[in-house]
Amino acid sequence: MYWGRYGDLSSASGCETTSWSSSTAPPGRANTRFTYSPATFVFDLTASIEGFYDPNSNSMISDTITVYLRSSDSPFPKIDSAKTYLNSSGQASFDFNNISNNTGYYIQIKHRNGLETWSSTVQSFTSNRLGYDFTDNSTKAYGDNLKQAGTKWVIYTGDVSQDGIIDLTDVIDILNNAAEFISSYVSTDVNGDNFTDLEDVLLAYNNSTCFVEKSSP
Ligand SMILES: [Ca+2]
Ligand SMILES: [Ca+2]
Repeated sequence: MYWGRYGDLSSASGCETTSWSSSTAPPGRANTRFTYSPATFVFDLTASIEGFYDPNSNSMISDTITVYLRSSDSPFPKIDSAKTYLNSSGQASFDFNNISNNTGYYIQIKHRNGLETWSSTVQSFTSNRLGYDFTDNSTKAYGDNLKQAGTKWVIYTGDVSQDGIIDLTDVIDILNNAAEFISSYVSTDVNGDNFTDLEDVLLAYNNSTCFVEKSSP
């Protein structure tokens, strides 16, 4: 959907004052000049990442997260994506430009070592705005695929390889970096303290023993 304004090319002053909102130029206006700018849609996300979240302080280490909006129809192609920081309260606002109001989209979340997580149902923007909270109930995620942490629900961590399953491959990747005392922003840092060590190994190991894997439509 585009918002714009059109006018006659013969007019030195430019545009008429008529505004329009359409995916195409208004009928009969093929020979006119128009400008447009994509409308911005704002998505307000609430989510927490297991290893990064501390239930005692009810806060998390801020980190980047990517949201994909996906079609409601199989095979659920990606329609738009945005990446930003999730703050210490687990909140972030994402801007999208290539979507429409009143259209259902699955919300898919990706994080450097978080398990890929989808909304349980499709969600629609109204008046260019949508909010969704993954922390207040396990049913918010497709397949109830969230882990309880205190009174909240968090996204599983430890999928270092980002293949949708937390298993020994991930644990070994973390072990290898831990053996080399890697201290930087890497996917094997499962608790966000910039060190890869045994704490990270344990987080992934515990999930691997429970055969944690992604759940999606
Ligand atoms: Ca994996
Ligand atoms: Ca760490």
